Amino acid sequence: MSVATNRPAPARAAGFDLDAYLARTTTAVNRALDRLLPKATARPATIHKAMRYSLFAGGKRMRPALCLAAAEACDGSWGAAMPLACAVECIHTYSLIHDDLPAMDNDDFRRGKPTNHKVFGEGIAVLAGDALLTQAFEIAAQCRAAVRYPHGTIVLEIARASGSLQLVGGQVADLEAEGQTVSAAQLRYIHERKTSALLGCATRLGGMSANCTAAQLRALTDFGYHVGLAFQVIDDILDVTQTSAQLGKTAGKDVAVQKATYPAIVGLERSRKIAAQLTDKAFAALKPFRGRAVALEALATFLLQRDR
Ligand code: GRG
Repeated sequence: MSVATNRPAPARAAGFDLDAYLARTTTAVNRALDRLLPKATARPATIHKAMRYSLFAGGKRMRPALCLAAAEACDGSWGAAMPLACAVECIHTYSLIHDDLPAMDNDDFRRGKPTNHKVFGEGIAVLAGDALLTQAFEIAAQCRAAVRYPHGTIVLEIARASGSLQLVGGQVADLEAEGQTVSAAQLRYIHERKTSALLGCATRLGGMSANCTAAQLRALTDFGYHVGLAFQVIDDILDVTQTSAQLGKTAGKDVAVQKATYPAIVGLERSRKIAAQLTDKAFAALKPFRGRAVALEALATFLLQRDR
């Protein structure tokens, strides 16, 4: 049973060995990232060490796993999806490095280690984030494009999810909401952009790498959107219920800086219900796959029940 909810896994996902699946996706993603990034010794070595420090600091690799699982659901291959899975992880890691900076959340601890700016200094941390964002586009631009989704479509997808209307916009709204009274609708606006946009992008890119149909892409969009929202609600819950050691980052930070969160607005119990309802909607979105999206189902269950 999970820390955040008391819900059992759905029947199909329950028979799926997610631990083994995540071990395989994580190993494959780490190998690909190592291959796709400049070596730590490439000049100037400091920036490449800093990029690799945060990228290989022990993240859960959930976005790449969602991308690979979405490709599988559309009968695609890990090989075709892998560059896009890596591109999304580079963007995610950049956002964490920048989010931890003193000018943003000012955190000392991330993925169980000192934050990038604590190790390399603020200037290099800003540049490591910039370089990872740029690296994502370099990787995506070299992927094997599918017939329905040329490189322009892939690059547009990543740019839109990361830009001022989504990821960056969500961060701006989040910063501006600190210490303010925020409605549930405003909070959803923030979560949609700050978190759901990139998870949705990961699932959509997985589908695109498999040359998915328009109907499959709609289903993956719907799934990613709801899983992404549930992910952030659970993240809000864990910030209150877990310790820093369990999370690998500073716990209790949201309350300390009066951040708008679901537990702050509707309380823990209601937040758990909302996360479960969002996950149910994510499961419902997978209906068109008629049982062939088992890995996505298992991942949605895991994300709802995770404890870090
Ligand atoms: C552009 C500066 C800038 C920031 C972008 C996304 C973002 C805005 C900031 C990151 C901070 C944050 C809390 C985002 C919400 C998404 C989230 C819950 C991230 C943590 O994801 P996990 O749990 O992390 O998957 P790991 O370390 O496991 O990869």
